Amino acid sequence: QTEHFNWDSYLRETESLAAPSQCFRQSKIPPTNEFKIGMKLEARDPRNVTSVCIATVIGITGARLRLRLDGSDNKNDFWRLVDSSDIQPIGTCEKKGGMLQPPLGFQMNASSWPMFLLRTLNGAEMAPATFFKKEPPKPAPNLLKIGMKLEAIDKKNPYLICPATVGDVKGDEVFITFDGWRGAFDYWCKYDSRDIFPVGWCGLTGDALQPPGNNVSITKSSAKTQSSPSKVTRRSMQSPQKTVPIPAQRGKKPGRAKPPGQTSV
Ligand code: MLY
Repeated sequence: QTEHFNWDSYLRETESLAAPSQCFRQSKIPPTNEFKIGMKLEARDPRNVTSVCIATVIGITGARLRLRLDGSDNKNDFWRLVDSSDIQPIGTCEKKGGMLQPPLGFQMNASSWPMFLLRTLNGAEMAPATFFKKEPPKPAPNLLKIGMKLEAIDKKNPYLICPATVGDVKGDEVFITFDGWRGAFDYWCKYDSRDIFPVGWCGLTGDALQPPGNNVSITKSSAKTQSSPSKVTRRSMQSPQKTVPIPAQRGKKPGRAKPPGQTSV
């Protein structure tokens, strides 16, 4: 929750800089989220990206929608921004000459898809076209630099947006590290990924920004981005190769050493 975490003081404490908003493929003013729970739309199947499927909005969080594909189970929900190119109004696929597909893992016999489609759309509340916002353009070059702070989706827990640091940059790819967490959640992505946001994004959208974790790890020698190899460093400043992965845990936080000045939540 934002009450527990303040970017201004955090940037001061960590003597770090926020990545400027021009670095991101996000609109400077986040798009308004007008969707309502229960509305239906067309969405690209995240597990089978050539398929366009019917999805239902089952949650609203900031500028994002929690979506579930009709005919799928409740274990494969995904989140999309209201200005994502992965979503569109019902009817768009057909207008373009395409066919709506059953989701990967369609729970019924494939032959029952046409009837399922008719039934799921019958009497459904369809999200109006005006609710879908235009995807912002890609920023021209990759302007992200090692050490810059940002907000990033935890891909292993995609409902979470967390304080993060650019750990490395290679061409158009950036390595996202999660502040106060060991390497297990880190990932490489393109600089124009829709999963990364400028500092302050959650504050603007009303999405809940996670507090940083409170793990520290000992930086091992030969860490290439580390100048003083023996000192205890916040995980976020470490080189990716030198982190000790921890298994993802559910329901409880892993045991951890607390750095001075860090409050646990
Ligand atoms: N309960 C999970 C959540 C981890 C989230 C880590 N993110 C925020 C980087 C766990 O403790 O593993």
